[in-house]
Amino acid sequence: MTANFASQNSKTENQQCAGKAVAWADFVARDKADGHATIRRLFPLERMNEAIANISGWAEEALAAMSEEKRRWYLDGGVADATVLRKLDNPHMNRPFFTALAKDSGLVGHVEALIGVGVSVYFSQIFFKPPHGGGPKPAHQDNFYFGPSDPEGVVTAWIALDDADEENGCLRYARATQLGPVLPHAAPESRPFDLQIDEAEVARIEMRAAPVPKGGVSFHHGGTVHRSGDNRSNRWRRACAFHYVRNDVVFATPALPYDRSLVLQVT
Ligand SMILES: O=C(O)CCC(=O)C(=O)O
Repeated sequence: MTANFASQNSKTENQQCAGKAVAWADFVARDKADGHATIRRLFPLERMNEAIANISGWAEEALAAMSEEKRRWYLDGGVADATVLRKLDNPHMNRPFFTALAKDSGLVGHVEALIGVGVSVYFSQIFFKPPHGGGPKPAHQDNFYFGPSDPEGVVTAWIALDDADEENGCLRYARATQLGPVLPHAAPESRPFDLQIDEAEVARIEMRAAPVPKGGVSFHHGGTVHRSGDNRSNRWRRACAFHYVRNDVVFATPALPYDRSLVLQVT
């Protein structure tokens, strides 16, 4: 669902007053939701500018220290004339600014309204998607990666650090796929961590663009099929994704080895 800020906010506030979580199934029943919800304005632009300054410094440090092997995974191969990062992992553990952002009460209020009260960040990512060629992210379901003990207990909060639209590669979602199974994923031999749904399967699923203005947040269920396109613009499309998990849930069958020391209990 792409709710407008006012209606989404008042629903969330109502649910918080009632002390009850909004189930994703209720989103679907009530609002013809499709496993995602966008809050168009959550953070002030100044805070997003601070976030960008922070990750720019981090990117410089990380690039200077990065081994050749890691460069193969973290550099954006789509940008021909510059050495730029595609992503960095776990800002919630590595950068105090992002630890604070993950604990922001406005953000966490929405997360708890979706998956229940008492949550932790298990994993987080900065996506840089640089101008002129920042590469796509293939279609996947987060719950394939995470293998949670309760599929309803995981939500990703994807924070737009820049305006994200179709031209610079915003997320695209497949409606209501969180109600179906977690599909098989496989990784290309050259990119063993890039688990993805077979393109022939994806071609059968309609994927709709979900533009988010800078400072807005797109939430998606762990079972929602999503992808992002390449950046065909001369603008950045930076984003921070926090993967929140309800505290009674664990990654029972993760597809990749998971390090539990990364868990940040938020509430
Ligand atoms: O930002 C992107 O391009 C991909 C984000 C994503 O897959 C996620 O947050 O789960």
